[in-house]
Amino acid sequence: MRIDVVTIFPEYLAALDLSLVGKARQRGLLDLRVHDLRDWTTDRHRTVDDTPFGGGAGMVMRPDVWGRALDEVLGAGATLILPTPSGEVFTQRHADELATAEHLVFACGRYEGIDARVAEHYRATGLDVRELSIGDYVLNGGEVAALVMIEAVGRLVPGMVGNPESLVEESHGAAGLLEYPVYTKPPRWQEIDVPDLLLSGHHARIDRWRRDEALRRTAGRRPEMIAALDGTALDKHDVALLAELGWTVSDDGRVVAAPRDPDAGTG
Ligand code: J9N
Repeated sequence: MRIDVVTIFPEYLAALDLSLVGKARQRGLLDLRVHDLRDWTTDRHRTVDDTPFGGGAGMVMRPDVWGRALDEVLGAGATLILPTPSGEVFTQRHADELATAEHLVFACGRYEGIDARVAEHYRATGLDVRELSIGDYVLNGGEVAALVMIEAVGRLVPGMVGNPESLVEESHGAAGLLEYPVYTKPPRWQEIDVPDLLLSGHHARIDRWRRDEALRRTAGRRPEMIAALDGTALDKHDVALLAELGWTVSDDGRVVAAPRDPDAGTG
């Protein structure tokens, strides 16, 4: 896979020399290049931005500078990714899809943004242009968002993960649920014991316990993920546990929050 990153802060991407991404580069699985946007400026001050038409705070990045940079870096069939807090939210689905791409180009802008004609123009050329957000919070620039997406995509590129079993387990783990809690040695630490069952060797009971814990965690932390479950894919033990947690499966297989009992815990 080829990845190009265009930024006014190339040093910010130094982290990509480390870890899995760094190893994949050393092994020739990933051709990653970082470019300084200012190399495509034409004025003495190497200007990349200007004041917004229509007024308002901050500066907007100039389309002409970005256009010269991207015309040189983009090839036919590349996917252009514009990190922006106004984008679609980047999820594992995007990572899985982008991991099959031949060439990704990240255009890292500052918070106030890149002139909107850049995305419009490259879409009109027929390129796949993605405006993506890594979450609902504001960064100063797209560099950290690009790092996040490159790591999420990079670890899916065949040959890049040290232990390929971990990827397999991930993809067919308890689909649509958070992970269960994990433990290792020592069995007692800070007066906290590892749950006895995990030391018992009863594999079927361990699997059931882990699924219960995943369901409990998900219900507590990410109730919208419980509501998105396919109720027809749940076994009777799942349904019973979810009932304890305040969820019911409707006749058409949707999982819905049960009305709270106002007298619960009284009497
Ligand atoms: N999710 C997200 C992306 C961003 C930025 S700021 C400038 C580019 C991208 N902030 N938050």
